[in-house]
Amino acid sequence: MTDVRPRAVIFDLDGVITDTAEQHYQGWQRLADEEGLPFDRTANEALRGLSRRESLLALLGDRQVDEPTLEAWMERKNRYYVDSLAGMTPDDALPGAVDLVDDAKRRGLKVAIGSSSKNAGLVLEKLQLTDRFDAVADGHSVERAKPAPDLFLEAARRLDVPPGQCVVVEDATSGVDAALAAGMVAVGVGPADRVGHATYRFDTPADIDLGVVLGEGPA
Ligand code: B16
Ligand code: MG
Repeated sequence: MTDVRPRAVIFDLDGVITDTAEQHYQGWQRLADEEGLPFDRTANEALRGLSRRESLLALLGDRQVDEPTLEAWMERKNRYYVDSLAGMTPDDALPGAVDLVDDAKRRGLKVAIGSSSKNAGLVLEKLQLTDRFDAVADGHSVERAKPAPDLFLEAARRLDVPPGQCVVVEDATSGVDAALAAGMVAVGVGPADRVGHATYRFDTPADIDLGVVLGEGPA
């Protein structure tokens, strides 16, 4: 718990509100297979939360490609990803995720999305959750992606809440790093080897107890 009561919760999108982490993985795997690049689920874990460009650079490792090729490959992976969202419905929210957002609101907290994705608006529309949030900061909002603190600082600015009074819910190592760098309370979702450095850690969104994070009882 912080000294000052938090006034806002900033939710990561992919891996917290919905499991598009799997669709991102499928898109990268298809591109990697087509281009003969070594890649698998384990390598994909390191890409969680990274921007599209940083993800491709990490996937490439030592392999050098020119800028037009980079752009073309990012565009192709994005096409695969966006196509895979076609059948997405509100049922694709992760169990407990929407209840968690509503619990935060019941407790009088503002709520925002802080996602590295340039497709966050589209995903929120598909989930019919756009209107539930007071602000959205996404891959279009800042230059420096997670693990830089910029995205979460921008979400806090849009909410008009000081960073020190924001809680971030994140599934990625880079996202927890970004939240801590922003001076925020970090709630990690997932295994300890991925988000164990967060202020609090829960296995899934459904396990998150905001009462524990805020040092309060049920709303
Ligand atoms: P896009 P998050 C991140 O979203 C994903 O975790 C990451 O896998 C993806 O590369 C990144 O968005 C960029 O997404 O290609 O759609 O712009 O977890 O920050 O909500
Ligand atoms: Mg995520």
